Amino acid sequence: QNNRSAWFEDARFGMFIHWGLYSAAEGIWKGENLRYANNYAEWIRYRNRISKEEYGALAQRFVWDSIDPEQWVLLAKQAGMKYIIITSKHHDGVALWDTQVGNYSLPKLSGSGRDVIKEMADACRKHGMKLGFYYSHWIDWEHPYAWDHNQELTGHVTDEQFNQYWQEKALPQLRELLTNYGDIAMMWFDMWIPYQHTIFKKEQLEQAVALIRELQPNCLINSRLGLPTDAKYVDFETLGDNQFGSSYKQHPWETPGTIAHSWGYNGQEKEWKSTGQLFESLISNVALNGGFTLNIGPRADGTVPYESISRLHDLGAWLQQYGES
Ligand code: JFZ
Repeated sequence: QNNRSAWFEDARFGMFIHWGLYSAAEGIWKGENLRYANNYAEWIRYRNRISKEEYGALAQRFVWDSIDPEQWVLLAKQAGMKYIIITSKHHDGVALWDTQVGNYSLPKLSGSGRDVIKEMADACRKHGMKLGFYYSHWIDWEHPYAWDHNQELTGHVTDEQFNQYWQEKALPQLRELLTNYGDIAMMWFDMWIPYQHTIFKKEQLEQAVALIRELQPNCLINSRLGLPTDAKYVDFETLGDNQFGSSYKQHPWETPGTIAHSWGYNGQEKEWKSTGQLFESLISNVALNGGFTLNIGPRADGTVPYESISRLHDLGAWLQQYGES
């Protein structure tokens, strides 16, 4: 461990926010859902083989008058959470911020000119909340040379092509995120197998680490970057989704979990976890020296489903009474 991660080891409880164009699809496409095995609402573009253009048009469904990231920050605060991780770019490849790398961003596609990442950064600073960015570095269904899981959308991608995606999109976007939004508490990458089994070369992932260490020396990096869990590269371990610790670990770790089944908003969500289940996840992780990052999926109008709000309020009330601060 190093000093960098001391706050994280105390934090224990944070908020994950999955929000993007998929939120506007609400888990259903032209009356059809669950076409393929993966039924996460945020995978809808892949699942329903939606074209880049048609998917981009979902940006028109955002209701900007009611979108207010400060409300998400206040909700996290009330729940006793100490950090927020938001999907700056999920697998769909859409940047939530006003990126200069390409045109596939929420501000440009919606014509709103609103940079929600900037608004989040401001609101977090105002309320003393740590801010981290989820960035899908491996899967990106927008760039023709990125990884699309089964290579069904893009076809075969060579090492050279993948490197082109890495150099012209991923690294420049990471640079923007680490330059334009003040202090970033962590970068949360999402690849669930070690890099040796992927298209990545070790050097490419090391370039990301070097960039982060150069631009934001205090920024934490999670283990889903894909490099070995070595203090040189990785500041905390991310376990499998909704998996809980089974043994005490000395190094910092967390489990990402959803309140529901999908991470992104699904209008037909049926699997809400009970407040009791969520408590158990939090407490069992903390008891094993870990943390819990609990996800909400706001709608395209910025509102958070009542099921999530009520559970977060219950957790917050309990922590207020029995927690350590
Ligand atoms: C990934 C994403 O595909 C998903 O949309 C969401 O963002 C989630 C937080 O992360 O899904 C995963 C990643 C890792 C595992 C399972 C689903 N895993 O390690 O078991």
